[in-house]
Amino acid sequence: MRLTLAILILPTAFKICYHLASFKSYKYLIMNSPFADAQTLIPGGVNSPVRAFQAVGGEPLYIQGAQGAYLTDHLHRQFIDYVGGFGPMILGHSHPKVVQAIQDAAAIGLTYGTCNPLEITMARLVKQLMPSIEMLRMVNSGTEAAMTAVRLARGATKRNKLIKFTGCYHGHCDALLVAAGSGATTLGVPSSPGIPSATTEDTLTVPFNDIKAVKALFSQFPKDIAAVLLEPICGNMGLILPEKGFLNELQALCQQHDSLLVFDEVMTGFRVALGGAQSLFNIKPDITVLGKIIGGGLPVGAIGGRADLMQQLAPSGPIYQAGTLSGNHLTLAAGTTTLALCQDASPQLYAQLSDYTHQLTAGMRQAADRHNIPLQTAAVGGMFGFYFSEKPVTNYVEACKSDQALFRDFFQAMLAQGVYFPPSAFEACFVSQAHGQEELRHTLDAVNQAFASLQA
Ligand code: KE4
Repeated sequence: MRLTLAILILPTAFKICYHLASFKSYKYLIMNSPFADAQTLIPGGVNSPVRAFQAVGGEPLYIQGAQGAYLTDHLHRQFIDYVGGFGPMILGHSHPKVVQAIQDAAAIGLTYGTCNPLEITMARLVKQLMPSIEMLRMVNSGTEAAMTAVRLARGATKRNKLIKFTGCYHGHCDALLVAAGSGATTLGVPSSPGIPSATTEDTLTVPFNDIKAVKALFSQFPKDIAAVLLEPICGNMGLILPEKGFLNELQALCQQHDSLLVFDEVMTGFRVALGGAQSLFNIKPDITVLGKIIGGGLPVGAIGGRADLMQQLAPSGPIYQAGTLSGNHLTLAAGTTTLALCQDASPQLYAQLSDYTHQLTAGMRQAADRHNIPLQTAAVGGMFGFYFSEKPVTNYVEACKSDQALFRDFFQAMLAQGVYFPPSAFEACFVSQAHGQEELRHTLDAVNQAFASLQA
C-alpha cells in the first residue's frame, strides 16, 4: 500500500519541486524580459543608470542587433534609434568598414600592454581635426578623461578650485559629480552620496550661460581657480546652446586670471562639426576632453591640449595618469576608421546631419503647435533636443521646470510606434549618416500621432 502510494506521489512531488526551483526561469519566460533576471544580478538591473527607464517607466530595451539607423530588441521589434549609444554611432550601427577594422585588429591580438602604430595614427588625426590639441593621451572612458583633465589643470596651475556649470555632466569622478546632469539628475542624485565634502569643496558651480556668476567667482578667487570646465554645448540636461559671446567671455576671463579653459567635447567632439564645438565657435581651449566617436563604439576617452600642459603628464612630467587598456588597438582601429570616414564624407556629412536634425525639430514644433503642446527644440549638427516647456530653456533650473510627465508619455507613445529616444529629458538625441528621408517621415508621422494622443 505504502509503496503504491509512494510511486503515485513521488513523480508529482518531483515535478512540483522542479518547477518551484525553476520558477525564476518561468518568471523570466512569462515576463519575456531579461530585466527581471538582471535585477537580481546587477544593481538596478543595468550597468549604467540612465538605461533603467526609471524616468519614463516600463522596462529597458534588450537589444540583440543594430544596423544603420535601427535597433532590434530581443522581441524582434525594430526601432529608429536616436540614442546611437549616446553619441558614438555617427556613421550608423555596424558600419561595414568599422566592423571590418575591428575584425582585422582582433586577428592580430587583443591587447599588448605596450605601444602600437594606431596610437600615432589617432593622435595625428585628432590633432589635424582639432588644432588646439597639440598632444593627446588615450584613456578608456569620458569619466577618466575628465578626471585626468582636472588633475592636469590643478597640477599645472598649482591651484585647486574648479568652476563647473550646473547640469553639465563630465562623468562620475568624485570632484565632478556635483550638480551633474545626465543620469545623475535623471535619478535625482546630481551630487552623489559617498563623496567626502573635502573632495568637492573646491568645485564651484554656477548656472550655464551666466557670465556674471563666473565673473563673481573670479573676483572672489582671483588666483585660486585652476580651470573652467564645461560642455561648450550642453548635452546632459537636454540640449542647451551657449548664448552669443558666452564662450568668448569665459576664455577672456581664464586668460585674465591665468586659469585654464577646458572643453568637455566627449559628446560634441566630431558630432556637431568635424572639428567639434570649438571649431563652430572658433575657440581654442587649453585642454579638451574627448570620448564616444573616437572609439567608434568601443570603450574610449582621451585628453588633449597644449603641448606645454600635456608634457606634464607622466612619464614626461610628474602628473600621474595610466591605464592598462589605454590606446587599445581594437578601439583605435574602430575610432580611426570612424574619424577617417567622417573626414572623407565632410563637409557633406555634417550638412546632411544638420539638415536632418533641423527638419526633424521643425516638424516637431509644427506638430506641437497643431496639437497645442508647449515645445522648445534645439539642433546643432548631428544632435538635437527638446523640452516640453512654454519658455525657451537656457540653463539647468529652466530644464528642470520642463514637463517631465509629458516627456514620459511622449517617450512611451513614440516607443510604441518604433521610435527610440533617450529615456530621459536630461539627455540629447543623436542622428547618424544612416538616418534618411524614410526615417524622418516615419518619425514625424509618429510625433504627430503621439501629440494627438497627448493633446492638452
Ligand atoms: P563616460 O565615462 O560615460 O564614457 O563619459 C562621461 C561623459 C563625459 N562628458 C560628457 C559630456 C558626457 O556626455 C559623458 C557621458 N555621457 C552620458 C550620456 N549623457 C553617458 C550615458 C551613460 O551615463 O550611460
